[in-house]
Amino acid sequence: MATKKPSAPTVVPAQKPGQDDGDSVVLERRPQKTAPPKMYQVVMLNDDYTPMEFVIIVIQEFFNKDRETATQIMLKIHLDGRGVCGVYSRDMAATKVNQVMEAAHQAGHPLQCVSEPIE
Ligand code: TYC
Repeated sequence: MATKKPSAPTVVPAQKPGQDDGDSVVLERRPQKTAPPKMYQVVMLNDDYTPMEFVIIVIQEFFNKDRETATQIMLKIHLDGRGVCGVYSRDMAATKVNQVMEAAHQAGHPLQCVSEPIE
């Protein structure tokens, strides 16, 4: 009975022969580390019509500020045209913007609020 000679194991060359068969060092690119989640600031914009008291209450209610802090933020917006009410994850910032816009709309005020990524 003829015995079949065991065939040599198939070897897949790591590189084309002759291309890099010296002492060269191969550096592998490691996958990037996961970036920290981007944070978003909720910015309120000034207008000529929304009452100051309404803005103070909105900042207290939706951004968990005490009256003193809410008043300072409102005055900064009034004087500078815009001001940061808080910093959140993207989803939470979007929720805050929606809450403020909905409350302003319900009350008939043109108050505007946006979220923007920081850094
Ligand atoms: N400028 C408004 C006024 O004089 C007050 C105001 C403050 C409006 C902040 C909007 O985001 C705002 N009544």
